[in-house]
Order: sequence, then structure tokens, then C-alpha cells
Amino acid sequence: SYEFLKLSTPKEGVALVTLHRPKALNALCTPLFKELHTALASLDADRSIGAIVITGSERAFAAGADIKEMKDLTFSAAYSGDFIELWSAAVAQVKKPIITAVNGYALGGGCELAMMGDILYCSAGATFGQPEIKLGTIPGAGGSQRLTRAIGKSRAMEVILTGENFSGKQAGEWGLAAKVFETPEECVEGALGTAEKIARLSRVAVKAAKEVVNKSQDLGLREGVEFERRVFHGLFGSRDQKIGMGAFAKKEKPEWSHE
Ligand code: CO8
Repeated sequence: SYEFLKLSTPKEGVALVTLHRPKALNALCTPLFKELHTALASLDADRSIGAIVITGSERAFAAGADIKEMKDLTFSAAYSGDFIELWSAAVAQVKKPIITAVNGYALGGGCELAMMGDILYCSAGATFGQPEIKLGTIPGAGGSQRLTRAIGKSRAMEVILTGENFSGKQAGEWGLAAKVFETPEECVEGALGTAEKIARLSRVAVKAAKEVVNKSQDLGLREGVEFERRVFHGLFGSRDQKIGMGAFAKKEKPEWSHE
């Protein structure tokens, strides 16, 4: 049981993690992130789960890191305690696909958390932003890197240097969001639907696909293509490759091994 999260399994193979700290617009305090870390690690290890959706409320996905918790933090405490490191790891270490379904505010650390997922969906009225500059600081959980890769340097500079927010509609137009929905309900349903589709596929192939796409963010093109080819070769050793291609040849539906 969690204080700041709600967990459910609304569709077969799909876990829904709902951030639940309504009094503070889901501001990301350390206890919330510790719970998120524990919950995601256990879902990643759970063989019945194939994909994970993270969402917040209609009003706020998350309004940022907890400013009240951070305001008196010193450099030595932040540095020696590796402040934020665990937070990024909570999501980055997960091998199963994560879809973030963003409604309401996704500001600062909230925007960064949304971008840590593998696929980002939002509603048109969502509010994204990296307002840290207005607090006398900068993004600290990958915002400057992930936003720049997602929307390009000039737009990312504009967002991060001014601290001005942008809408869910803009997030779609700029390519930050894979899909934009009219309403918050549609956004969560859309994310669950996509997660269900993914959860029904070969687990080993899905894991490999996520790994190779993520490598594209770290490697140059030649190394990335070589890495992809090695993993592709490796999948000929999996049962699911035989099941998938065998079923195609026999005009049957594949029954994945879920290995
Ligand atoms: N931290 C702490 N408390 C918060 C936060 C926050 N980020 N955001 C909202 N709250 C609290 C408010 O203090 C308020 O509490 P109370 O009722 O006790 O006063 C409650 O939530 C409701 O908020 P408001 O009354 O302000 O609601 P409004 O509808 O008037 O305004 C806003 C909503 C515009 C979202 C406003 O709350 C706001 O500007 N919030 C702060 C947004 C912000 O600056 N976020 C960036 C924080 S810095 C950051 O994230 C650094 C990232 C570091 C890495 C993070 C790793 C993941």
C-alpha cells in the first residue's frame, strides 16, 4: 500500500500507476519518488505485467519537484546525497515500456518525469513547462537533454530560458507527444489501449525493441545500427521469433511464449 500512488491493473497485462498527492498538485517529494521507485521495480519484475502507464490527476500530472522540500537544501547535502539521482533511475531502469499520460500541469520535474517514459500522450489542455529559471535554478532531472532531443535546440532554449509554459496541443505539434487527446479521460484510455496492445506482443521482442530505440539516444548512427543488428541476430535465439514467423507462414495467430 502506498501513500502517494494508486496502483491498478485495468487491462490484462497493463499496470496503471496514478500519482496521488492531490493537496500539492502531485509535487514530487522524496517519499513519493521512493514509492514510485519501489512500485516500478516490482511491476518490472512482475511476469503478469507487459506495459505500464503513469498518470496523475486531471488537474496535475505533477507540478514539479517539491519546492518547499528543496528551498533550504545546501550544495553539500545535494551533492553528497546525490539528490535526484534515484529519481531518474526510478524510471530509467525499467525495462518494460512506460507510457506517460499527461493531463493538467506537467511542470519542472513533472515535465521531466513525463519525458522519462517511452511514449508520451497528453490532452490538448495539458500545461507543460520547465519553470526552474523563475526559481533561480535549472532543470535537474534530464529536462535540458530530453526536451532538446524531443523538440530541437531553439524551442527547448526558448522554453528553458524563459520558463514559459506550452500547451498539450503544442506538445503534439512539436513532436514531444506521440498523441494528443481532446479530454483527460480519452488520454488515459488511449494510453491504456496502447499499453494493452504492447502487452499482448512478444515480451522478449518488446524488451529488445525498447532497448535498441533507447540506444539511439546515446550512440552515433553507425554504432547504433551495429548494436541493433546484434540484438536482431540475438532474437533468432528466442522462442518467440520461431513462434511469430512460424505462425505467419502457417497463416495462424502467434501464441507468444511470454518468456
Ligand atoms: N512544490 C511544492 N508544492 C507545490 C508545488 C511544488 N512544485 N506546486 C504546487 N504546490 C502546492 C502549492 O504550494 C499549494 O499548496 P498550499 O495549498 O498548501 O498552499 C497547492 O500545491 C496548490 O497549488 P496552488 O495554490 O499554487 O494552485 P494554483 O492552481 O494557483 O497554481 C501552479 C498551480 C501554477 C502549478 C502553481 O502551483 C505553481 O506554479 N507551482 C509550482 C510550479 C513549479 O515551479 N514547478 C517547478 C518546480 S522546480 C523543479 O521541478 C526542479 C526539478 C528538479 C528535478 C525533479 C526530478 C523529477
